[in-house]
Amino acid sequence: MALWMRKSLKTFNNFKCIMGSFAMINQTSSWSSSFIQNLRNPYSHFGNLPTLFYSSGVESTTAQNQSDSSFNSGCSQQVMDFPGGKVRFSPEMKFISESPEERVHCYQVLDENGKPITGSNYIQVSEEVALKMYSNMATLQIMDTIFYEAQRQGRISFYATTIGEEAINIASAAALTTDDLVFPQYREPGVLLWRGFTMQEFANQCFSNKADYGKGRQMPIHYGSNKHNYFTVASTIATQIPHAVGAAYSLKMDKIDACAVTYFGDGGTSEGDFHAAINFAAVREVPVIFICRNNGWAISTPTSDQFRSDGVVVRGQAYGVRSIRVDGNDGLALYSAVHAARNMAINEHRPILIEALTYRVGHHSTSDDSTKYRPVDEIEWWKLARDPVTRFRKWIENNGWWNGERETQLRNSVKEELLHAIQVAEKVEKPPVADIFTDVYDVPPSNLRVQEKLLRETIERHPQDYPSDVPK
Ligand SMILES: Cc1ncc(C[n+]2csc(CCOP(=O)(O)OP(=O)(O)O)c2C)c(N)n1
Ligand SMILES: [Mg+2]
Repeated sequence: MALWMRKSLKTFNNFKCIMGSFAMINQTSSWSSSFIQNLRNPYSHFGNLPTLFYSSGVESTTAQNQSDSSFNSGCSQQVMDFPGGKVRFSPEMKFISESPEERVHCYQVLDENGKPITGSNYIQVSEEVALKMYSNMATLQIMDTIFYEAQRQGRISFYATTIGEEAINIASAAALTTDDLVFPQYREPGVLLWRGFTMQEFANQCFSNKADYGKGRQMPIHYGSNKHNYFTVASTIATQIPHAVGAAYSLKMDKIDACAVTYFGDGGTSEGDFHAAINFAAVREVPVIFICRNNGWAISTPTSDQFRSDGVVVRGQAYGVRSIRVDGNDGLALYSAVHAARNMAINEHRPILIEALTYRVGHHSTSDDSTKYRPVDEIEWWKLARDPVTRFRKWIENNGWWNGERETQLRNSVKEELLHAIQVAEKVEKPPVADIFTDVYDVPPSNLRVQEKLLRETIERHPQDYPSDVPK
């Protein structure tokens, strides 16, 4: 308490110096002693100040649109050392505008014809990497078509596509190393594909068979792989974001030359977990990359109902995190931005936020029909005019690295491989019923034992309601 009083007095004395220049304060000892008596509400002394401020002339009480540089115009030279840093005083009462005149620009390298924009600044991608990137994007498209159909045929229970977001998946993965820890939402299977997860492994998970690493306990698309440093998908929105920050903190403490990377949607940024995590990352200066896929929709909720800020990128600055907005349908821009972000995150020990602007071309999932809440024309436009895979293909074709023949070969072989994987996955036995109750507790507690007994009795009584291929 005594320490706090001393600090307050020091702060107050500094403040007196500053205010002295306005010739507004009667510097008597009685004023300062009454100030101390009112420590619970120090601002009560400034009750008469508004009049004085008015006399010094307030131009406007409305917030004005202002750019960063004009933000602090009209500052006086007086600077005070507040807890948290020095702040300059201003005689003007000026509110910070709720929205800047111009939205934050979006970094782009490839135009719609797959041509690098003159003057664009990007990291060169070798032919080998570019071809792997393109092949993986095309593979994602094929996976989406075939798994989506499999769900429609009733062969798997659920699916969610990445249509329109293939570049975010693959280009970001290409710019990372496999030592980087990935904490995904659910629309980033391409990162796992890039790291070598096989068609068979994807199919085993979607068909919930015995070979699924999650032992069939998760819905389809909840992939995970220890081998590939890809944490299992948790579709409880945004819960992966604090996990990524915690992991990044441990990478920093262990002095490991890697970062954590977390993906989430625009909807995820409305969760408290996002805010707590990004703030923690900033304060603890941890090597984490936040990749927000701002695809315009959180199921049927448009971004205009999620936030009024200029998207997500501006929130980085609010939390003291270096940030960039990128065209999410431009593989080269994403590759360059993630590459640069990774270097900064690891070498400077700092979090980075990337907002990738894109559009969710597919329905939210197989449980959704997005034509009920958005115009079909809009979906079609994004699908045809802004497809990230076509744009990247044009770029590799312009470079002489790709042609129609290679395209047909690739698509046929991936299709064949995936159909074979599905046939195999369907035939693999399901995990046993007992697996539902294992792996959380060393010894299952009594409530779980009761639940297991009840389940077994119910299956016996109603065998027609349960799959016959689940081993007891
Ligand atoms: C904590 C929580 N709240 C609500 C849901 C239901 N839910 C599932 S997906 C989703 C929308 C997420 O949107 P976004 O983060 O933008 O990701 P996108 O699906 O667009 O890729 C919601 C609300 C959930 N899974 N978890
Ligand atoms: Mg979204």
